[in-house]
Amino acid sequence: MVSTIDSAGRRLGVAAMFVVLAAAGAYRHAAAAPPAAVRVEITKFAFAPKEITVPPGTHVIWTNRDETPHTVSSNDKSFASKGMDTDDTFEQTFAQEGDYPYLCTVHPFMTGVVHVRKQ
Ligand SMILES: [Cu+2]
Repeated sequence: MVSTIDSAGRRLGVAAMFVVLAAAGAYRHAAAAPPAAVRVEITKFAFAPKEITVPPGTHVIWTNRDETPHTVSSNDKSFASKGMDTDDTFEQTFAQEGDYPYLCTVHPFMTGVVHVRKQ
């Protein structure tokens, strides 16, 4: 009798340990996943931050906080926003590793770069 209870108790203990380990694994996996979105502000005729480094799969959202229209246009033309009015957003997902320099075509002195790197 006593040995049966002990055995059941141990089995329960082992099962509980697996649940804890599975939960810890799920948490680690979630922590390693790329962030859902990274935001860049366009303010005072500049991209802020001007330079970002993100893991592949990251979704980047630019928001124009100026009263002046701006664009987000990649140097190699792989992505380009329309003219963005105040509070307009432009979104781009970066699947592949690489460096993605961009500028505002209205004000070419406004430049930025997205570095996509596995972490
Ligand atoms: Cu501009």
